Amino acid sequence: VKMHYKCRNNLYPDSSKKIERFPVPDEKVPWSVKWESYNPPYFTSPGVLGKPWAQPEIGESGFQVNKVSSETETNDKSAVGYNYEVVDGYPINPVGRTGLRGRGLLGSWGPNHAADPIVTRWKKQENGKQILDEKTGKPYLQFVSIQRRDCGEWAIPGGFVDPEEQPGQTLRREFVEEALDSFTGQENEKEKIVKELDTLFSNGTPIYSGYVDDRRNTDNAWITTTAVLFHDSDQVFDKIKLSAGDDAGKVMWKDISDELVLYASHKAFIKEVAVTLNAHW
Ligand code: RP5
Ligand code: MG
Ligand code: MG
Repeated sequence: VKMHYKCRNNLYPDSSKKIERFPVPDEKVPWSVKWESYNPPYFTSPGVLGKPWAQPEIGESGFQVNKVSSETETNDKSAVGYNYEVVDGYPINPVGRTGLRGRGLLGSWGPNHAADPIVTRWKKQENGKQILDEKTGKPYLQFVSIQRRDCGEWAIPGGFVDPEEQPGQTLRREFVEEALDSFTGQENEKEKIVKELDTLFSNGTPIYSGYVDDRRNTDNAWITTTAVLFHDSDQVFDKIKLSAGDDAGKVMWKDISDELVLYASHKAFIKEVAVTLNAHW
């Protein structure tokens, strides 16, 4: 992700206050382009200030530059999003201007680390045969998609890396919370499912690591993610029922193709998955 669009939405997504971004045209996104009159408003959501999971405002006592454990584990530190400049104490968005200063809805200054588990399976007919696309001749792949409660958009069931957590743990935890409703209603089968998930999540293929074009990003805070593919080749999901939980309103297996409309940069990750597994796109 080298350019951002979704974080230049005019109205910042916080229901507590009506915050408008300073309009930034494409050509003025790069900081290298001089723009004397650029004067974005400053906003950090009241829902973030003073929260135990969030950093204090810059200059307040106790402030420390973000160094969560995931930062040390990222295999591709050179990826966009992890390296950034700090000006007058404020981290600067490495992709460019967003029309808003402060942290908005984000808890950390600079990168806010997330993880996105992409769970896939081949689309099958009732007789178990794969379904091929007529034009491309390639098999249809499906992935577990959730509908976000905050904006109604369909997305990968991802979430932020907790302090003390490694992204590998976040991938599985978020999947269970959002797509399996933390095992609610699966009590009898729970142990079996846990074992099957252990196997599935022990063998991932890295898809993307770096900056996400998320609507919550600001000039001083942004989301980075580690997206990993877990392909269900053992068909364990023939037996596991999906169930939406936490910040997911709905969950379903979605067919993968260029027609998908997804949250943030998720479509780009899914395209990479289709290429990796040589599936229809
Ligand atoms: C996206 O926001 C990331 O790719 C990840 O899917 C998600 C994390 O935020 P929450 O789902 O916790 O709101 O940018
Ligand atoms: Mg979550
Ligand atoms: Mg989430």
